[in-house]
Amino acid sequence: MTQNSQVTYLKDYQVPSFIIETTDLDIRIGDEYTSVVARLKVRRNSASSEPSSELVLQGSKDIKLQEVMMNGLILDKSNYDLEGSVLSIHQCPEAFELTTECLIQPQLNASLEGLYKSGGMYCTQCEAEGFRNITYYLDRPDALSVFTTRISAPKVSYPILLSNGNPVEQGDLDNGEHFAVWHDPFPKPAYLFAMVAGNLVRQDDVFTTVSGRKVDLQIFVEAHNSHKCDHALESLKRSMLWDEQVYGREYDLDLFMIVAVDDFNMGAMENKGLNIFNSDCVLADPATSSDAMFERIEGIVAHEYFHNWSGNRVTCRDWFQLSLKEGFTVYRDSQYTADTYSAAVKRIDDVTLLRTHQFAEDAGPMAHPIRPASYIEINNFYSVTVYEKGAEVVGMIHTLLGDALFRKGSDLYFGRHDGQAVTTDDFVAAMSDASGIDLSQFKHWYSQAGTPTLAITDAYDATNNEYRLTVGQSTPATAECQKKLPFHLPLRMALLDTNGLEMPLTLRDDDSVQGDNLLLGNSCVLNITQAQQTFVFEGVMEQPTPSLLRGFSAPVKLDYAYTQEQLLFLASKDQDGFCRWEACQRLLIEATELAMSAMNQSSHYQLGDSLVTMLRASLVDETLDPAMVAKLVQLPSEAYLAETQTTVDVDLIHTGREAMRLAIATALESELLACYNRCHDIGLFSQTGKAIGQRALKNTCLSYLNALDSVQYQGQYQTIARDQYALQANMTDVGAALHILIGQNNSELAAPLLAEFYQRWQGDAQVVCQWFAMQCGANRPGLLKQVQDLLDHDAFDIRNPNKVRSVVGSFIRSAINFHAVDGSGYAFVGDMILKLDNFNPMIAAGLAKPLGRFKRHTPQRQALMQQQLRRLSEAQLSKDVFEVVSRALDSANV
Ligand code: 0A1
Ligand code: ZN
Repeated sequence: MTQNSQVTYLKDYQVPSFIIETTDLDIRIGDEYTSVVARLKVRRNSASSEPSSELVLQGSKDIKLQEVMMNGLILDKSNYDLEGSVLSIHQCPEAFELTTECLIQPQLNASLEGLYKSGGMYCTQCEAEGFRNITYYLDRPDALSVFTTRISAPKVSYPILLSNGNPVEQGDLDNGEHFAVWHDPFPKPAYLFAMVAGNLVRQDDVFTTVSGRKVDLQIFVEAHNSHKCDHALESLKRSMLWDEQVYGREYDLDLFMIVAVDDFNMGAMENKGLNIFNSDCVLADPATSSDAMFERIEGIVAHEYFHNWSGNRVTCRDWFQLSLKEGFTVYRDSQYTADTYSAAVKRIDDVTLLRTHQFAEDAGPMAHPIRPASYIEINNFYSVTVYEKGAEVVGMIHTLLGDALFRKGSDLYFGRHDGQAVTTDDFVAAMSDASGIDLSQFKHWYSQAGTPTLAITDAYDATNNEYRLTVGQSTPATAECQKKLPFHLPLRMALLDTNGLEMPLTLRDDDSVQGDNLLLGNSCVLNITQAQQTFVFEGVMEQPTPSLLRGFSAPVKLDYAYTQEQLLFLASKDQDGFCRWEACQRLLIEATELAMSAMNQSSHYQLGDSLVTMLRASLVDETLDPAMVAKLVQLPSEAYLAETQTTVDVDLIHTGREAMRLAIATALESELLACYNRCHDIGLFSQTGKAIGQRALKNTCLSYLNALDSVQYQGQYQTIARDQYALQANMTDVGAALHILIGQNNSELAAPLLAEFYQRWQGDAQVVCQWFAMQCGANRPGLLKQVQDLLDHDAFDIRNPNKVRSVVGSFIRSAINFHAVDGSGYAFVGDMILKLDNFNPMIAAGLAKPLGRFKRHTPQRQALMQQQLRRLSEAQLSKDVFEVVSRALDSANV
């Protein structure tokens, strides 16, 4: 496996030798070929450390170069070289105009990078390096240029022609063609270029900015989706207002467009003024989309909009800096959701995602710092680490600086670097300069991978009324760094008295305490900077219960030996919503571990009374936010449970968790039923926070109750689920009922329901994907055959990433099936990777990542996973899959 292994290193970064001041594109869409004429105004870059007269442009092997002109004269072949995908122009003067004419075939492009055809429309995806599939260019994020784009196409098939910026001109041509010219006044890198040509309908709105400018908001979709745009438009307006109010960021063009596209590798893309969205991440209505999808769409619309400043106005110098825009923008969209809905619930969701998926990445062969030091294929680093851990790192800066200085820092960052392509160091420098806080040690978060563990011990001295907290940190070795330097991190904490009230805190000024420890009334943020530190609190009048890592103030594993009593106390008394939930989770995990060992010894599992009392208290308390109650009583997922185990036995986790579900349902049947009935609102559909929370809670209760049906009951709760399904009130309730019913390992029950559901929704691609996902991700053994059969279903299309994700992605998430001990799940995924890699390497590589994480599985499974990886390594692979597979195989030898 030696192919495709060229590595790009951060340390090799050099400023570009040339600057492209303006880029004029003339794109003519034709049936067989699309012609792309690029007229570039180029000059040498005086800031280049390696001045050169050779202009090196990136392209792709699929481009047919027709002609190269300099200053209007056709260049002879001796003046340039075309080697593989690289076009080098020799002996360039100081300043010149370069024109290339190329032919491409977007209709054959199934990688969905560059210009491609999705259904009947042409669209683009240029991040990270897709622009080079359109024409030869300086395809790097620090090459900023002012773009003017002319598009022409047959008018009947492609009445809508869009690109970045503002429309300048449009008109009809001969032969039924028409054209449109767009100009974007903001210099941008090629990755933010976009164009669309299609037959789309438009939904309009307007937003008046804080300075009184009117911005037209337009969403373009296929006609049959026109009723699904309202939520995205409302979300967009809320986001625009929020960014003005919270970050002082105003929108800068007169037009903001969103286009929905069915075939898309990711969620959405922030192209300047012309965001392109995966249909599934923008279109919603209550009949076809669950509450969770509504929330996700709002978050993604906000995310892409926020990129206009964090990403577009200030962009990345190179792709190692990806977290500069992604970490910051995820942080901003999380803040937006927290401010708009429930902050505690949003924090719980974010932490769950981070601990389930990012911690797993950090512990596996693809572990990388949020600013990686090298890559083979940058697409592999659009990762939970760069995005979610990156957001946590920005959040820690916010916690260390406090609200006012953080805002001062972000103002300085945007002001200082507007129109530039910069680094994460520049971001940290702005935060540090604005606040006067030294963040030099903090920067280790950007260069060191791995999840630190905070080991905390404490001692109370009743004679001197002193409480000592000793905090140690350690981080496991990862491939890029064996010995980690200590991180600087904020530990938010409080001390609770016997009534659960926060005690006033006085920290003794001790030599071992470095930096400023922010005392915020009765809760404080400790600056953790050393491998081991002790903090002494004075005037502590009674033995306190520590409430540690409040709000999950740092992306670490907390190791503090809480007793069961302490956890029960925190679960009922802590005013920090996150810590309260965390205490419940710890208790549920401990109980599930007991259930797992009971199952392992084929003995009966008995749920402890105190846990029952705790869960009951949440279920019956009508004053609590129902969304929060749903979180409090939900069992940790199998994936998160796996994350907490030293050796992962997926079957035992599954049976142990199922035993817990049954035990909880048995002990709390009447409370669960009462709670279900209380929350089951059959009145008018509403999308208030309360109504959404009630649906979440009632469906959690229904899922528990249905665990009872498999044993002593005669389908009583199944009937409730069937009735809820039959009511067809909204997709949240319908989907939850169906999920519960098809999870019951009873094909006589599931088959007619699934057939009915498909019959009803076969015309809606989004719902069909949900239908695939429900079946392929069902949490019961023996799914593979059904999943393989679904690959032959008329509605399945291997070229559509959403369909692949709902079938193969869902199957991988069903751990007992993916990890079937006969290796059939691994072999199936291996087959799919090889098929997909022929045309869509990015999607193929995404599926290969879970195969690489074999380390903590049972020895038999490890061997089977490695066997698949070796099989893959013997094939001719894309560099995307090659990187994932080779890193995984290398990790087997460590
Ligand atoms: N910048 C986008 C994510 C994105 C990245 C790559 C893509 O295609 C290869 C598409 C989208 C975001 O963060 O939303
Ligand atoms: Zn993003």
